[in-house]
Amino acid sequence: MKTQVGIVGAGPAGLMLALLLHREGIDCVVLEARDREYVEERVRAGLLEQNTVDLLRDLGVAERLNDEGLEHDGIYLRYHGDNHYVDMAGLTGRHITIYGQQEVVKDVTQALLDRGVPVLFEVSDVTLHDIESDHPRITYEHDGQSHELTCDAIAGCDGFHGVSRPTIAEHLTEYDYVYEFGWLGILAEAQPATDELIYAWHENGFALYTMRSQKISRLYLQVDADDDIANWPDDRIWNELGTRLGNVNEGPIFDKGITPMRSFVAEPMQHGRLFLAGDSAHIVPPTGAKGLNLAVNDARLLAPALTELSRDGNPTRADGYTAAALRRVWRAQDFSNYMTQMLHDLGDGSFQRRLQLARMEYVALSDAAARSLAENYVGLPAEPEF
Ligand code: FAS
Ligand code: PHB
Repeated sequence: MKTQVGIVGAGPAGLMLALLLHREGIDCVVLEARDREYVEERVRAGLLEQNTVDLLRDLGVAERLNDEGLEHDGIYLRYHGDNHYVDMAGLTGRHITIYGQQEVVKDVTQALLDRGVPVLFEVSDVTLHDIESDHPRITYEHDGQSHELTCDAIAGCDGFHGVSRPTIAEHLTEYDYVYEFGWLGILAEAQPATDELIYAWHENGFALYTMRSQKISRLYLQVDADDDIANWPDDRIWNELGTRLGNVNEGPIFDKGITPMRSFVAEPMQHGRLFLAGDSAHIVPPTGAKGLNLAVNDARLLAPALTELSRDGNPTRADGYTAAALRRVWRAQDFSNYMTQMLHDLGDGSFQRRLQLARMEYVALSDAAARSLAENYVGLPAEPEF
């Protein structure tokens, strides 16, 4: 087969890129290893920046988001048993929206199929070829048959464990930092006991109170990176959440797991006609809620670059893709690390713990500090080169 852009991976990066390219009249094919149900049920992020919401609305796929998304004005920073409000809408005029990543994946996948864009699930043995030529190829197995897709460009949107980044590993510089702790996350049928998110600093470690709806709570606990979920029966989880967050509404837990945390960037985000987007090129700790939003931002920058490259043969914007994407990637890396360093027990003693409290107290009393946190959290405005 022949297409203009071959996209590997049907996560937020690959799906948003396909939708943006379709709007430009660029042919593309999305190749996904897992089945549709798995991809649409996979529990991950849940917080959308203003830019991401604006783009979904602009692409005409925000009907459910507008109905079911929870628009928030701010967050609470909690320490010593008190919640301190950061009024992000007041400080920046911009909002965040709580809407599950899997809901975004469902909405965009359906829109692509409705618009006739091929999204192939359950492909295997994806292998990339001739990426230094003007017509790279993707070979893969699907429905028991071998296939070859010739493209003008390939977008590697296959996450951290995909095939794309390893294909160009020798041309990349990798920055990697692994934290010694992870997040135990739960989903519970319980009405959230808070109207907006609570980020809690506690002697026992970090905790986060978030949600998916007025009936579904999402809560996270800092645990050791090598801890086993078997060590955390439901009552122990609720006890510890109550200790760190204060008032918590309990209910049946229907999903729980431990996610490791790292900060990772691969540079450049392209080699030849292979372009990386999303987790295939960068990972942030979830404390800043940037993972999903960075994946969407990469797609927003990559779509016009690949359009001009494939339609007009003009490589200028494609050659500038890495520089443009990395500006926001490193902004998000810095902010996500700042939130992680300020809120988690880093195990480096009482002096550092006392410094963390001083930082949180500064955000609580200084508009300048609060505005800096707020503008990073809601996401700095989208620009053509940023
Ligand atoms: P994705 O990983 O979402 O998608 C890549 C796709 O490529 C997958 O569907 C995969 O099946 C497919 N693929 C992989 N290899 C392939 C191959 N060889 N061939 C074909 N397809 C292939 N962020 C937050 O902000 N908050 C959170 O709470 C949060 N929780 C997370 C929990 C977990 C367990 C993980 C892993 C991430 C979490 N994140 C969170 C970050 C998350 O939101 C990611 O940033 C986001 O999914 C990135 O989107 P993509 O780059 O599209 O990658
Ligand atoms: C979530 O709702 O899953 C969520 C929200 C904010 C974060 C991380 C995760 O910082």
